[in-house]
Amino acid sequence: MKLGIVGRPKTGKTTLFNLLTRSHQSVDKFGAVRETHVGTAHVPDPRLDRLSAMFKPKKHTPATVDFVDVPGIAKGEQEKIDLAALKNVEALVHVVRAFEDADIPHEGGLDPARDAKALDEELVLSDYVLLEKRREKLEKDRKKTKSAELDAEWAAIERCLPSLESGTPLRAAGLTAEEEKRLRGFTLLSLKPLLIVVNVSDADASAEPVARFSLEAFAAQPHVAVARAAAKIEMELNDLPDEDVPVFLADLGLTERGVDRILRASYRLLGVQSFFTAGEDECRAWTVPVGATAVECAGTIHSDLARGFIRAEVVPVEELLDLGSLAECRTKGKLRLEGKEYVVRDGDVVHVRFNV
Ligand SMILES: Nc1nc2c(ncn2[C@@H]2O[C@H](COP(=O)(O)OP(=O)(O)O)[C@@H](O)[C@H]2O)c(=O)[nH]1
Ligand SMILES: [Mg+2]
Repeated sequence: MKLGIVGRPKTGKTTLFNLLTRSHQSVDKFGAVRETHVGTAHVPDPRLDRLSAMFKPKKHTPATVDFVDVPGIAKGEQEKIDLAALKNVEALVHVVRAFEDADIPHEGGLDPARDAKALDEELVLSDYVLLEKRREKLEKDRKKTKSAELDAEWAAIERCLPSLESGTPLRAAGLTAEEEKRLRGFTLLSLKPLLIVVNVSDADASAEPVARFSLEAFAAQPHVAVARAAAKIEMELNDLPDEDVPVFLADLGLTERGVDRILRASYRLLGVQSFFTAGEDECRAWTVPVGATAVECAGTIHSDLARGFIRAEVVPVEELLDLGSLAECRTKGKLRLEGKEYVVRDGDVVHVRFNV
């Protein structure tokens, strides 16, 4: 899973990137750094930690989410967006400034709702320009060649353009799966699910962001979620010894780290969940779409496991942790045998029996 961090310059994008990926990229007051950063966040999951404490495996492998931090998008500079870096991201994280700092001016004063809307308009414009160019090219090609492929692409683009012209992001345009498939090759930013992260002052670290910053109109949109971070101070937690973390968090009125909050919101936005594999060799968390079947989950582990799938042995992680071992689960009849079509639940521990 890969997410792209976008937003105006000096809103704290790189700070958030550092917070999430435990990186140390330089941040600056003048927005002079125009680099693209790529990094990986480990998805915190206490259930996996407890599995590893039980199995003492050789390898402990949390789920990961990749983040790309692209240079800020200044007002009216949508054509400078690093589309190549955002090509394969599954969602955008839009960092919106809400923190006070007299040394870092912010045009027009702090107004997260206004800023969220303005950037969204630029994503829409970026898509419009891209698809309009493609439409012109297709128009010529279709005169030369008759092809069902080209016709289908044309139809999908014709569906998008009026929506974009009226300022509606493609994520809210109600495209069919077939239309989305036709558009998959293009980096359409307004089609990607959007997580708005309001970067707040320390005093607002625990504030509920939608009401506090009047983001109701966004929170109500399809494929949009809102979360908050006090990115700068929360980033400092990365360099603190574990035992000092709870006190630091409590001072901010928080009970969990920013990375937990942002990743949970991302999982919900993208409709994904975790299942586990556990044993003496490795305890590992895997990310799959909600609704994935046992054989699909087997396929994310290895294609051989899907190909030769016989059965999955499944137990919810909490039951395994309560009973203390797989053998005990088996004795108590808690280890279920499931077939290919079993819909895996969040937190299932899955062992695939296969034969290739
Ligand atoms: N007070 C405060 N300052 C922040 C916060 N996040 C970022 N900054 C500062 O804002 C400036 C720009 O941050 P940076 O992460 O480089 O922003 P970017 O241009 O969006 O990548 C730096 O001086 C940061 O230290 C925050 O949550 N609170
Ligand atoms: Mg930056």
